[in-house]
Amino acid sequence: MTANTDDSIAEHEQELDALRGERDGDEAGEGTSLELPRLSVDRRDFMKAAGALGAVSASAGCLGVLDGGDGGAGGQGTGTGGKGEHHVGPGELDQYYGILSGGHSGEIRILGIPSMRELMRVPVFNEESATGYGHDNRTSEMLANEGGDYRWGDTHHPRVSQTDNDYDGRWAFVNDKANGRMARIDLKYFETDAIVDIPNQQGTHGACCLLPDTKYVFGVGEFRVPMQNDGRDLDDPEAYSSTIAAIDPESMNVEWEVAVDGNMDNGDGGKEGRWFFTTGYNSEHGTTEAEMTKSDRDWVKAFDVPAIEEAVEAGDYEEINGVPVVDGTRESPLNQGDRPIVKYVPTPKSPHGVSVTPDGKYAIASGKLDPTCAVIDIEQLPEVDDPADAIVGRPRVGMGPLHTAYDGRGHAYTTLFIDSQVAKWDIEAAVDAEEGSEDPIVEKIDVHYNPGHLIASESYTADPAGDYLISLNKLSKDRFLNVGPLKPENDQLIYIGDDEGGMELIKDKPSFPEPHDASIVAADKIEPADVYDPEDYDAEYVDEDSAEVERIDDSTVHVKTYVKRNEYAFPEIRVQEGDEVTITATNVETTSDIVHGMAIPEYDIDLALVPQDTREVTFTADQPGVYWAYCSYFCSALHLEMRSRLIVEPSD
Ligand code: CUK
Ligand code: CUA
Repeated sequence: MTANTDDSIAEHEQELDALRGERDGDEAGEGTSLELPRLSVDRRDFMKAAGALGAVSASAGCLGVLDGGDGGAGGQGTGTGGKGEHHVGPGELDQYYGILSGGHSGEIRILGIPSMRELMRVPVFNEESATGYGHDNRTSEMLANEGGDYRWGDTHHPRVSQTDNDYDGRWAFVNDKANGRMARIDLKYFETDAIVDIPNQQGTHGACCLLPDTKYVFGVGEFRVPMQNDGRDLDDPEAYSSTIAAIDPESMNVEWEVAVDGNMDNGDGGKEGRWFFTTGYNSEHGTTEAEMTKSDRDWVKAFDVPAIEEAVEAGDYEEINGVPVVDGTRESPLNQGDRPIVKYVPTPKSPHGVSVTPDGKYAIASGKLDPTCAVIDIEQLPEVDDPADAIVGRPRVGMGPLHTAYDGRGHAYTTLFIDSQVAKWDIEAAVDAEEGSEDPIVEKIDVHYNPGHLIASESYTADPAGDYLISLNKLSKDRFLNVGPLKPENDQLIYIGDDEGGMELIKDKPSFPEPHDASIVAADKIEPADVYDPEDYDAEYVDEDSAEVERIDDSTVHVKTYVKRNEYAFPEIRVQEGDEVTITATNVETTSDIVHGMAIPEYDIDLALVPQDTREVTFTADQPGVYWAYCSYFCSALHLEMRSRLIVEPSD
């Protein structure tokens, strides 16, 4: 970071400390008056009024020290509501699914919006014991084989598949920044059903679909490495590369990659199937921070997808680790003619987020170390000789711009990491204004604190809903009860549906580390199943008729059991010490929400079975003794009695 950036962070910290001091002094009973942008009141009067009304909408955009964010509906963001019309009462359903990444927890979280209630967690790159993910044969083999056998991942960018530029509810995709992977989540079951370990990528960061119809899912490789990373070129960073990978969403096969200059960061696809954009840093090809930030220019790279496909067709690639890799560096012959496969659009220092406007006209890259956003005119891209000429707007949005979302009414919303604000600005006004002008800024709202991504409802489609926006704030500091040195992060819900009234902060939601990005999808565009469909998997369905304990040979036993309230097929299962035992278990319940588990202490067995699901687990019975299999989901009044006894007889 530049000295300049460090200074503004220090200044920001001082301001926060001063605010905290003011608040703490007040709590000690000094009755300090707080100056709020829209009202100035004595804190005790304010609290009284707030308590009586139960809603504090006038404090939107305020310093935030008074507002628990829940409008009196339940304390620190853990209740069911929002404010007033945004309140979702007990038993009421939300308008939207929020699909949030869980960062290095490796999972995806499903929120209801606007309540911000966390509805479910979907394990992706992590093993998870409540759902048995990574504990049964099917999922543990997926993690070990296609998944590359890592124990964790770092999910950043969940993107939902689209047809005709609108959510089709089939899949969500998410990257693994840690181990260079992409995963697919089947939205029928909200379950991870495929993972690909992307060759030639260390750190798959950006993730995005090529629209309008999700032809590819792109994984944007961040770290530059030798393309044959086997000990050669260790000390020759010029020979390193980063790539984007085009993944077929059905097969999850990597179809091709393009190697480029510089590190890449985030990515987003145009709406018409031609362009894919990535931000990046380190045009210098350095390996230290100082080297990486020397130049004051980096690039937005615009990938011309049909031109790349032509090159692949024509055999213009090198196959590296099983993948056709097309040379997209600046020196590549494929970038010299009339139709370069990658256009390098120079932008100020290290742009971070990039997103295409709903109308498909512009790609907007956020400056990160520069206080502006670059508005790139997509139609002009093929026309201009100098790609820099495609930049048609450079509004000065504030310090530390990271990501930009849209409301479909011509506004962009950009997070300002250093200023701890969200800036709302007018896109066409930015195109008309002078470079570096603040005139296009419509409004700013304080968030708490240091936002990374923000996401508006259906912002990644051609037709955003324009009502809600979530600011995913990295720091919560004083916003929640202290739980020790590791503070929750703070996901704040902001209402953006009223251009005249302005942005309104509705709710704080504490989050476990650490959400990066989200997709917000109208509830009726996803149709999850209520129970499993046995047609959807290969495992044998076991019912009353087919349940058996079958000895296959001297050392192999296959236990096939149904599972239902309140029994397993066998009260007792006998095997010999040293046997390899496979248990196939089917939950034969057809009633929604009746889940059973099958846990066997000491053998590390943990199956979770939703209705009509079958899971298998294989283990070696190497410890003689008595082991109670028990049900881990509280399924009925006789749940505790739901047992089976595994008896392992000593071998001699
Ligand atoms: S990145 Cu985390 S704040 Cu991975 Cu999209 Cu910008
Ligand atoms: Cu079955 Cu508890």
